[in-house]
Amino acid sequence: MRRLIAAVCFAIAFASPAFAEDGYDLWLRYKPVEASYAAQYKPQATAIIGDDTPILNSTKAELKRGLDGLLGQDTPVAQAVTNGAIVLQTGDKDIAEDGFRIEAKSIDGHRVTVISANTDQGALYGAFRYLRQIQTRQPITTIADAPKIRLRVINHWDNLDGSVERGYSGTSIFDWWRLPDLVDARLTDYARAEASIGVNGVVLNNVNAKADSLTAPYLEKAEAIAKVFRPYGIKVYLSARWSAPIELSGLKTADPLDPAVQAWWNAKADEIYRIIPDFGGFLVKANSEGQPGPGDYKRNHAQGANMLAAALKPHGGIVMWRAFVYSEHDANDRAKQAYNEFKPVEGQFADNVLLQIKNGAIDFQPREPFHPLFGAMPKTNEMLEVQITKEYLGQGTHLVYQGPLYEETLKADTFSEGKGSTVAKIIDGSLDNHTFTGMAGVSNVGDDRNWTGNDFSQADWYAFGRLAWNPEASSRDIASDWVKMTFSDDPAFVKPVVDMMMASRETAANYMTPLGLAHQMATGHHYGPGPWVCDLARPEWNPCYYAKADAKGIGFDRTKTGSDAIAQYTPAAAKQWADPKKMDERYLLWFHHLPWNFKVQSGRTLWDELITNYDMGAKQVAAMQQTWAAMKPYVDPERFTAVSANLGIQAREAKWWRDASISYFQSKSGLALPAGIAPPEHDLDYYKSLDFPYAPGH
Ligand code: GCW
Repeated sequence: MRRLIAAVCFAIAFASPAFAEDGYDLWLRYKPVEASYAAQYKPQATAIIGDDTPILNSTKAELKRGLDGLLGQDTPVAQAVTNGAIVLQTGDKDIAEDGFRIEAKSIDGHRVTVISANTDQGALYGAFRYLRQIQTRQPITTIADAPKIRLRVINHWDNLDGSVERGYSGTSIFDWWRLPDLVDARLTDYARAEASIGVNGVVLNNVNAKADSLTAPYLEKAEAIAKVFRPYGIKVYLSARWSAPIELSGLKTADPLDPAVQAWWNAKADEIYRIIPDFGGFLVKANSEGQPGPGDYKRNHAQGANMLAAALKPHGGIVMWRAFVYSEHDANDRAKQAYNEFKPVEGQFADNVLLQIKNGAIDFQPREPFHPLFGAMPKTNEMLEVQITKEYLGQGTHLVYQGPLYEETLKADTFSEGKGSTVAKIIDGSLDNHTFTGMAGVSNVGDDRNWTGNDFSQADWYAFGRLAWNPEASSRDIASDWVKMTFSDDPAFVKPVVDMMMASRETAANYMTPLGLAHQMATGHHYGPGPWVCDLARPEWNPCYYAKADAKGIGFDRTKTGSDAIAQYTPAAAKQWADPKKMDERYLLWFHHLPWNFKVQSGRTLWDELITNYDMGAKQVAAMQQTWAAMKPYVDPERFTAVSANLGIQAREAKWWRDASISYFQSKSGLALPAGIAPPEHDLDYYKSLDFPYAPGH
């Protein structure tokens, strides 16, 4: 009998809760706070009061959901003000667009907390901020905040067939086939998540766009999504295919100076706004990677962008024109193309156009110097594009927190108006007096239960939103908030996990592309190493083009003895990378081709340093596994196991990267490995023979 009782007790104690932690709730879990905290917050959260508008209704619902969960109470949504109520007040003209102010006030003799804002949307953001204070166990004091960037936009590279380009977390959350009839409830949770981090725009379809998105049936589908997003202050945008007038209506040309083409886009804009009255505008990838564009008619990017901008303008719409132009007909250093095409049209873009520029000049590599267009076009509205999905950073499995990567770009000094001309100050408009500002992130969301595949990839999404709201924010603080809200606020968990996250991007750069190497990934899917690939038709399709390793040395000379891409930066910015002996060596081989026996700052030869970095990267992942293993007591078993499994994959792949890269570069240098470095497990032919026809996201 005693045994039976013991067994029953055991079963009860270890039974899993009705709803396991599956990551679906993201950072909005609203799990009960400790009793001592609840006692502090409860007197300030006795009721929720606010007007009856679509956005304020979602605001009240979110506050209720949050407070009910966090404080273990049934919070009334009330009409009359009582002590301890939270009151939403809008129409305060002194508060900036989308901003808010949380403060203690007295209304009719009642002590209340007022969340004031000018717009309903500001109140919504204030409510999420109020909840964050509780989620992170901070006091509810006076807090005033407003976004520094106006358009905070997520780009989905989602295709109409449900696949997601560079997506590693399942298929698209947009079920285009069954829309508009079937609107997945999940889209509401998606909108809540985006609003909670301040995102106010979502581009629904891939920049490698199909014209079909612009047809009436697909516009109806987009409107069904817009209906869900609207109460969360989110506008929908579409990627527009340049040649749509030809493909949809049989026009002979898509020349932006042709009146028939202009009339087509004007009529299309009218149609779109009839269906989606608050449509945001277009995102355009033109004349890049085979996409059509104004260049097909010998027109420049400004002529192209301005035609679309003119069509949208009467409706208040905008154009985000991408600077990622990668033409297979340009023999120049690929890193120079965008600057060469855009700098000459500075000052020619319409005022409702933003130029959307990737963080670096090539393509979302583990590390790139900031894009030379930042600061080079002060008369143009420049916005930043980062990748949240991790095409080149371990895709769906590696734990690589990108907050520090985004922060590094934002804090980079372009010196365009002298010292302190950071990318953050360019994109928030403060440097060159722009009010029309933006930041875009390429989504990592799919229909996986936890949205992002890897639980830790949720942090990249979260960090994107927080940095688009405030580009001066610290990625460490953001990680810390995220960890507390997503897992646990126990300091014994928060500190080691945040430290691990903060180091993770450097770790990935070490095992994939140390010392400023870039684009060493396998062809097409970009999964795993492929430094040996050298036989593709265009030189810059090949990893060997970027590393330029031979018997004598390694690196891409972008100084004046080479492509001189460095001259696209201001002299003050360029200076920091000019001398390979003194520069930040994390950019060394991006700018310089150097002999293997070049002495680096550690005193080692370049060869030894390179190999040491690869080796260190792989070891660092093993250390991450140990850190995580010690976190078991603080994490639910589901997510603990999933993260452990992903770290296992990452450790194996980091070693693969290390071994394959060492093997390849050794085949070029012919040098012996430094003392204490274990030789690769297999020979080079083995690594070359690996083939992954089903790697995701391609
Ligand atoms: O990173 C590269 C990707 C392409 C992508 C392109 C772009 C959407 O490999 O998949 O296409 O950039 O940014 O347009």
